[in-house]
Amino acid sequence: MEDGLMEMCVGEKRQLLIPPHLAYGERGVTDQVPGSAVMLFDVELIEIEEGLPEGYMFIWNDEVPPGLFAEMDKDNNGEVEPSEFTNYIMQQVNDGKGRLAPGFDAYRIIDNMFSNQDRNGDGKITEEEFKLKADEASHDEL
Ligand SMILES: [Ca+2]
Ligand SMILES: [Ca+2]
Repeated sequence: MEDGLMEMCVGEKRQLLIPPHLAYGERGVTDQVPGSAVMLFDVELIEIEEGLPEGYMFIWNDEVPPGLFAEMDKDNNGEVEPSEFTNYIMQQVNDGKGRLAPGFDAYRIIDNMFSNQDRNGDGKITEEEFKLKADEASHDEL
C-alpha cells in the first residue's frame, strides 16, 4: 500500500493490486479476509496536509508567543479553563500561527493537551502548572 501511494499527486486516481504476501498472507483474517486473498483498492488522493514531527500533536509555526499564559487567560482570573484553552488553540490554528496533527480530531487533541497541562486534574490550568510543563519540554505540549 505504501509503495503504491508513492509520488501520488492530488486528484490522481490509482488502482492498487496487492498480492497476498504483501497483504494478509495465506492465513487471511478470520471472517474478514479469506486466505491468500489478492487485495484490490481504488484510491484517489483528495488532499495532502503537511505532517508534524514524530510524536507532536501541536506545533507553533513561528515563535511561541511570550505572554502565552496571560493570552490564554482571557478573563484574567489566573486560571485557564478548558474553554479558554480550546478557544485559544483554535484561534492560533485559524490564524495560521500553530498547527494540529492532521488526521486526528482537533478537539480530542486539545483535550489531551489540556489534561497534560492540568497536573492536579482540577479542570483548570494555573500559571504554576503551566510553567512546570513548559520547563519539561516534552512532546505534544505547548
Ligand atoms: Ca481564566
Ligand atoms: Ca490544575
